[in-house]
Amino acid sequence: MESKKPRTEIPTANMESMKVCVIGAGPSGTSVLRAFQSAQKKGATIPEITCYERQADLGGLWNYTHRTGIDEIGEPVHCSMYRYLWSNGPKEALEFADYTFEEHFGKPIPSYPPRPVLADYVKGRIENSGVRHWIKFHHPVRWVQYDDKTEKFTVTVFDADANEQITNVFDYVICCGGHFSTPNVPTFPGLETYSGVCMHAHDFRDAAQYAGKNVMVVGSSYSAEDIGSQLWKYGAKTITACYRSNPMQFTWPDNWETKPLLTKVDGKMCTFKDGTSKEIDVIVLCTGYLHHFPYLSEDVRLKTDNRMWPKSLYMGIAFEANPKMLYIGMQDQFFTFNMFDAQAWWARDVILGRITIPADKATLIAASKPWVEREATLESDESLIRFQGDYVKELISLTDYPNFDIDKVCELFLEWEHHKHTDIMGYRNNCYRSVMTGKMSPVHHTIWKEELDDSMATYLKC
Ligand code: FAD
Ligand code: NA7
Repeated sequence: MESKKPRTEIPTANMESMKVCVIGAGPSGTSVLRAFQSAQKKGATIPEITCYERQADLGGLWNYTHRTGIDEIGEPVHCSMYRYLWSNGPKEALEFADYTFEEHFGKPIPSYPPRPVLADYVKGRIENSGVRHWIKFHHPVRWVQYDDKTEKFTVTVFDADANEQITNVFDYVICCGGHFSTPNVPTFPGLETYSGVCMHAHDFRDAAQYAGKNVMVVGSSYSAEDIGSQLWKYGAKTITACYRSNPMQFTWPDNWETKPLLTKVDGKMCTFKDGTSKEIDVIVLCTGYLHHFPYLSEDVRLKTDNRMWPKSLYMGIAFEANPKMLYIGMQDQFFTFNMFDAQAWWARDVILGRITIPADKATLIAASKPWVEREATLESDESLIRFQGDYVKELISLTDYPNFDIDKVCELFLEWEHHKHTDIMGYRNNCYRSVMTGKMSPVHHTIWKEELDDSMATYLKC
């Protein structure tokens, strides 16, 4: 075990009157709830925690809905996931160190679970922790304002079921609202009169609807790769992937074609930067997402693009201009669930007074400098993975989050990358060893391209 920081906790009396607002009950928000519950279980006095979640259930993006556009309470639909989505990385790389897959499912399970299985895992930890009652569902946060005089936040929330706007005051706000939900939607000349179907990845739901069609994905990152692969699996006639900067470096099936960026649309005819054209029935804009927090006042609102070291966050978490405003999960992500845990434990310890944030802004900014400089040098996937691994390692060394072999997780990611480059439509058939339990995962009963049923019942029949 690495050495942990000495503790000087905030006196119990002060802690009891302290209030913490958590925005969002996705994987990041639930990591925060678990972090506080874990401290409480070990005897610490914790503040009053209120988690506002605009959806009807916890799980964040992992909650699937058929809806697009506006949800049942008039809020923007949060879900960017689609039917048949399977984990795009090995579950062994995201496993919680304090709640293993084996503990949740009662047996080892294969390495690339479909969405419902991962949703169940995230939800299960919270149900078993007994802190679901800290979450107020159907409560979209409408406005967060910090008052310099009182040094507190006023949070305005809409209680959709009661049809009432409410306001509460908090000492800390932890934003866990996610950043893969507000689509970045470019346009292209002629798209207004396109006679096919055009949507952003955020609104893509069911690949089977496009069987027999000529489909195009715009973009060359995870969404383009995975939505294109889904479309291929569920019978699209052809897939065309067009890119802005670099093409995806995989060996694609025969009916998959790569083009430079779309320049013009005329009817269904799409023309690309190299002058070639192709008739396309369906365009999916896999062009990423915006960090979009319209409910946060300017002085506490994070403004960043999707990157490994988001701008203006001390330790990637505390807002430099006001460190009582904390953010979890704002990074571009290789590490996910266990990184959110590492961040949540750190944020919790700041609030419990176990970790002290330097008082002056210059020191906070200086602390990020080595990370910012290193980020600028990152080119290979390996360097990105190791960067994030080192970040998680540093966080974990500062709290009592259970230590785990992060270098091994980095090796796992490298193996995953290798498997993708060997066989992009077959990488999900591989198995990996859990860093937490030491056990090898079993082989799934059906290979990914032939498994059309993504239900939990079918997946767990191993
Ligand atoms: P989210 O999951 O987005 O949760 C944020 C929560 O905040 C939501 O519940 C939302 O309703 C709530 N919220 C937002 N605004 C408000 C508000 N104003 N008031 C109240 N509540 C609010 N990661 C992996 O590890 N493996 C994968 O295979 C994988 N696949 C992905 C596929 C897609 C298509 C996408 C988009 C992402 C994928 N990810 C994957 C990454 C994903 O970001 C994380 O797994 C994880 O969901 C992030 O958790 P989060 O809690 O930070 O954000
Ligand atoms: P990413 O990883 O942010 O990638 C966005 C992609 O969209 C990337 O290839 C961009 O090209 C491309 N892009 C962005 N704007 C444009 C415009 N205007 N024109 C053309 N192409 C553009 O988002 P993803 O949705 O793929 O992945 C997000 C998460 O979802 C991820 O964590 C996964 O787990 C699932 P660039 O390379 O910058 O030129």
